[in-house]
Amino acid sequence: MQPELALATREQMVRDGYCFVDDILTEEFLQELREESERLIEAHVPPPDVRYQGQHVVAHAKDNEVIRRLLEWEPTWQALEAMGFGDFVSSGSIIILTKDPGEPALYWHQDWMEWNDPISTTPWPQKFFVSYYLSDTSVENGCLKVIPGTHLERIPLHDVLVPAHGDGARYVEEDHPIMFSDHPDQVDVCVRAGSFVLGDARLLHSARRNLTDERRTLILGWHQRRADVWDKPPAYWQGEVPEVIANRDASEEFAGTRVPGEHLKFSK
Ligand SMILES: O=C(O)CCC(=O)C(=O)O
Ligand SMILES: [Fe+2]
Repeated sequence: MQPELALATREQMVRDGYCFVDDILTEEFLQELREESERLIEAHVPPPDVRYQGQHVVAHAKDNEVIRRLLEWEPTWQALEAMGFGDFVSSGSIIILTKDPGEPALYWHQDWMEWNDPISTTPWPQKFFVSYYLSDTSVENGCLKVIPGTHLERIPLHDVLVPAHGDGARYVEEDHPIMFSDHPDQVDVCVRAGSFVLGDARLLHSARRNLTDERRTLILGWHQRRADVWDKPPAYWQGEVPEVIANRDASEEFAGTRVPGEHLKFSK
């Protein structure tokens, strides 16, 4: 990855909370991932409560050679390193998320679970998903939707959402007027198969309904900064470090919550 592109992509990630990098997977490996993901979900009967996420199948690198190769894929690590995200580590597993023909949209949500912790205010990413869509994505087949900047700034939508996934959103009605709403600032993230998409865990995102007659498959892995640098600014960071982070007591334990509290503020 060219240094100029790496820098611009990182700047977008820091500012907007998402970005993508093209041409990461080879056509050959993509094909292998399509076959392996089909094999892994074949025997799986998705419970009705994950219908907005489609199939939701976890696979671990330690048990699966193809997934291990994906999580160790050199071009991904080179791109992350070039962008300054070389201090991130993978969780060691991925989630296969499908959207079959006609399946509903995914509700607005964010995936950060540490909102009680002042670390939630880092102006740089601490945790992101690395998503590989196995087909090109479009508005028609269920592409990702994001609201740029919502990883750092509260918007009115934050305060009216049902908390994500098992905490409530899985059980909302398909015509929920807020969870599936359009937002004036939303962006459709349409990418080519073989790219990766990064999304800050704090970012508000959702996915469109699949109106085509082909399955849309996504392999999503979580990455977060290494424990030994977790509470330190990354090497590329030249801006200010918020006081709540500089003064954070690393020994304090915070109860996990998906609901943003005092650490997510409206813009000044
Ligand atoms: O289906 C997608 O495009 C996004 C999935 C997602 O954000 C999630 O399952 O948390
Ligand atoms: Fe998500």
